[in-house]
Amino acid sequence: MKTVYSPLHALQDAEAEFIRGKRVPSFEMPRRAELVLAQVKHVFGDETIEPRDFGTEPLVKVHDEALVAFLSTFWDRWSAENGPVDAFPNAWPPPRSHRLRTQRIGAELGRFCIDMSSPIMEGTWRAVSASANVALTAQALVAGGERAAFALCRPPGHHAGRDYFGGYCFINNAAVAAQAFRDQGAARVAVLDVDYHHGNGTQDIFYGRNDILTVSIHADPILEYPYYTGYADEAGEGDGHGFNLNLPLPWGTRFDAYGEALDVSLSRIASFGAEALVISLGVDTFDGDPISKFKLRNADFSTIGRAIARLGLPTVFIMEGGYAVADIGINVVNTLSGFEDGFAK
Ligand code: SP5
Ligand code: ZN
Repeated sequence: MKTVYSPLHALQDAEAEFIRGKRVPSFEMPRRAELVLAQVKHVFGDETIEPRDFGTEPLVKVHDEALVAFLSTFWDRWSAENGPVDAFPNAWPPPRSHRLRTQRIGAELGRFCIDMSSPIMEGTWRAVSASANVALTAQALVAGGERAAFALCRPPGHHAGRDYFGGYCFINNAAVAAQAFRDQGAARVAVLDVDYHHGNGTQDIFYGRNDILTVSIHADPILEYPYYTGYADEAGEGDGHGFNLNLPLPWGTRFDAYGEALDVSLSRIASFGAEALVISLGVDTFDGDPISKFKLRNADFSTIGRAIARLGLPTVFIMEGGYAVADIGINVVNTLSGFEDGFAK
């Protein structure tokens, strides 16, 4: 499988995030992408593809222009005022606030950023826009006739909503790729999110639409980030009712139960009549993941890839989470290889 990769991801290199009141080293680090790349090269060969630059037009089709403008201009304003220090919000607009715009850059930050795991630094926008370009370049390969492609995106994207960012995510790469398939003429596109965490951003972006089906298998948000969304009764609204499917699973889930949820997801995608598929590929469902509590094994990821291939759809894999760095490459490439095995049959 062809892989699209940009070294610019390393410009997002957060020193810290905040978990349960503690400042801890960020789990989302450049090494993640480097180890995935090493395993990709080991299994698929040395050649990777550099992204083309698609500009901001495809981004503002799924995000508010205000978010894109904020992310692309924030650092200059922030660093002029505060110096070169990673930016975390320290205030958020309370519900029912009347005025979201103020004169202070820190207040603007709280308006767009939902948590304290996603600092903005000098290189953030360059890394984030490269990540979106990686997704769009992989989508273009598939639109051009490849049966599948792997977008080795970093930073990840599935927690970024229409007008907000967080959860290590800034621009929703999977949503950008799905929208690109629509704009190029696919009538129906499905996004299947297998990251351990609910794909709240992707759900948010497509919640009112029936042309892009969103399905997410994830840890029950009653116990896990992103906490406020991801419940089974969130089915979409208006025209989109029936076109969002959430499959929350309990802590400790092993492949027996996970595989059943995967079968439900794939049946729904098949009955929807998707013409193209985007996979939000998080491998933080792995047994050894340091922030997660599912129990998938290395070989289970091959099974997931083979199962996805049964749909027989043009497929773009978009890298999302996965923090067990020693195994991240194996789990990602097992999924991709499993897909290729399945597709060959
Ligand atoms: C893309 C992605 O996977 N984002 C995940 C963001 C999760 N951020 C919140 C992490 C909360 C971790 N709580 C468990 C503590 C483990 N000691
Ligand atoms: Zn995750």
